[in-house]
Amino acid sequence: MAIQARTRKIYSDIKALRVQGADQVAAAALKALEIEGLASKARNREDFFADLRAAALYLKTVRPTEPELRNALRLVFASVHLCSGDNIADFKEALSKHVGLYQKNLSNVRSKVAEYGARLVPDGGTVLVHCHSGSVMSVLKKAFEADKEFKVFACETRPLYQGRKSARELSEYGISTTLIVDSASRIVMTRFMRDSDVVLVGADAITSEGDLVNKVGTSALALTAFEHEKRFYSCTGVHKFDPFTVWGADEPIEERESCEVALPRDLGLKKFPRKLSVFNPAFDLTDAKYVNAFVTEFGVLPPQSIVLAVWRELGLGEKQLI
Ligand code: RUB
Repeated sequence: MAIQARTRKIYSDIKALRVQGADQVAAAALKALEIEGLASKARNREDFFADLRAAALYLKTVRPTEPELRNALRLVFASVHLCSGDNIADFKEALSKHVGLYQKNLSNVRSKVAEYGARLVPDGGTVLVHCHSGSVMSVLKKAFEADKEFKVFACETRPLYQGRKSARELSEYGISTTLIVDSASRIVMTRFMRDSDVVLVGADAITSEGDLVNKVGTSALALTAFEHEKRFYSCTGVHKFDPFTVWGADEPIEERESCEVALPRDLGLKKFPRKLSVFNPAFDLTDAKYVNAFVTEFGVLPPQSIVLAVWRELGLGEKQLI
């Protein structure tokens, strides 16, 4: 089945980070899965699920380091597949229903994470954030609504400056925010942060060992926080957990185009010399020992207990994965 123009647009918006943040990426991809399913011309069960599967496999490639994207596609596909019979209209109705349910659940998870995370925001203190995580934004907004007074330092987050989006969103909300270059985070911790202050980041992936994968620069921030004895939290629903890591798979780290870092003209050149290359990883891995806890919908959990929380919730087995 040919991919619909609206789906291609969603795909390119995600690829270009016009849609960013793991939750938004998953939600947009599910919308695209729905578009594809509803547009299917299949006349029997087998062809309908072949179309839906092809769409899911296409969409999961858009950002390699997003288990939530893969989990969401897998969950909705599996839920629709449970429908018995051969009535295509029923499958389409179930598809829209399960996409809607996923979105609703996402928003419930967000508000739980916001509620628990807001309690960790130090009244009268300082919070350091990195990149743009919708989960972290909702934690800080919730703390602000609870009349906590605090200041935020936002790392600009090179190369694509998602930290500017955070700085703008928070300051427009009324939260006192200072934008810094990424390399200023250490001096900020030394000079402006007290023992009770915290670093809050989001999550793109959580591995079975409790390691955190998030925007590149997160691991350096975690080490600096460790050095300065600041608590370091990742705010996230457990749907960022990558089940494949249980069976030994590495979480892939997306590498993006060199032009995001620099164009030849930024270096006063027409083209890069043969001996000059650019490395542009979108994410990095923070060892569990530097993460105080994950702030999840089930509460503030130490990294080692995430896998148990997920297993209890989803009851996953290897055979169920696509
Ligand atoms: C965004 C990023 C965010 C997580 C979590 O990276 O690293 O911290 O995705 O976001 P990018 P959320 O800009 O490359 O997508 O809490 O919104 O799911």
